Amino acid sequence: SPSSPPTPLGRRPHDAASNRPDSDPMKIERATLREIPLRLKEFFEISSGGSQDRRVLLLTLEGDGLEGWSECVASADPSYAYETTDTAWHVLTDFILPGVVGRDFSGPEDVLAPVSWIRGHGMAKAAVEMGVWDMAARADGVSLSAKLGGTRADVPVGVSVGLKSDDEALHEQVEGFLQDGYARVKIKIKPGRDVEMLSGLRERYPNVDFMADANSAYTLADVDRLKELDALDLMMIEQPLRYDDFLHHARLQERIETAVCLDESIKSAADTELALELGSCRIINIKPGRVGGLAESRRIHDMMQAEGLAVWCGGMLESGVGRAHNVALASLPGFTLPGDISASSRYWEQDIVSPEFTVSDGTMAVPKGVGIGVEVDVERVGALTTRVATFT
Ligand code: OSB
Ligand code: MG
Repeated sequence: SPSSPPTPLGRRPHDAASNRPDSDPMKIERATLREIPLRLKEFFEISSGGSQDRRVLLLTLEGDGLEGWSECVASADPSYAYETTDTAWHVLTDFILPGVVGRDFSGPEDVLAPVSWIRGHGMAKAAVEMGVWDMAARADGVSLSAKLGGTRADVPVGVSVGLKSDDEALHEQVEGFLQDGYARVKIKIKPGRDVEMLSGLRERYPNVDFMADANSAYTLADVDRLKELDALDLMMIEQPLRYDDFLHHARLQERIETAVCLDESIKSAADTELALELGSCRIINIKPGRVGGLAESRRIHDMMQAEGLAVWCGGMLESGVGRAHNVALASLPGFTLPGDISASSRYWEQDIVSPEFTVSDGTMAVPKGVGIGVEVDVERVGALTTRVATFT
């Protein structure tokens, strides 16, 4: 059973929250990459694109009698990031997995060392790194949350609402999510669906924690428009400007009161350093897939915490496997703002893990079981699989 593997003899127990790599060597003896189609309950539209039919990549790692599960968060098309399901499949199967399977490494922090020559492709790399975190947590007999240094038993969660063509449809959906108890509501915006739309929501819900996400729909020339958001008491505006911009976000942050949060722009701890130096944002949305894994996520968390700045965990419409990793990450102490980590039922008719993730009173419980702490429905995953690649 994936949730209760035997602890191999000869492994010494050590501090579960340690930042140091494990001292006992690990090895991936077998890696299985699968693609499964999963249909969202409804089309999810953002300013840069949208999707309903997700092409989910699941990775299963096996070694030392242990298993590790992870999900690659690349989307089907390159509208959010340059990586896609197909580039991730290509880079994982042609370069990353052949480079790491069968080699000794000391833990999640150095499993990717043999493929450090590969430039970019952080989502593909993160899939391997995150699977190894699950393996390493299981090796220690602890939850992934504990292994990462998590301190919270449940995490505050919000919900991300896609673009809607009219306010009526938007209000109806927001009302439903508020009934579900989400701790904050993120509203996707774009030119033409911004200030008036958000004013309408603010009028109807004076006390709800709202934020906006533009997915790069604006330029610095829109500063006057964006400044109008200051009157709406938003928690933040996420990625208003270009996906790869730092300088103009800094200029914008100087001119508006609403906190700028970066998503697309931040792909590493080095990007975080640049953003902090320039003042490009006051908040970062950390998605482990986007930044190349959980170790890099934790480094960004630590850097922001040292500056007294908040982070939160974003989402990429993950299945329960990716969600489990996100919840574990969000249990770290600096993740003080509600994440885009919504209930399984917000996305899917049926998730591929049990128990499914649920929300109550604006929080989600962090799984306490060993590793990712949820059981993957391997039979259903097998039945859904459209392609598979195995490395030994
Ligand atoms: O910008 O945060 C984003 C989904 C896909 C791509 C980009 C984004 C999103 C979301 C949804 O906002 C977050 C989620 O519920 O997983
Ligand atoms: Mg975003």
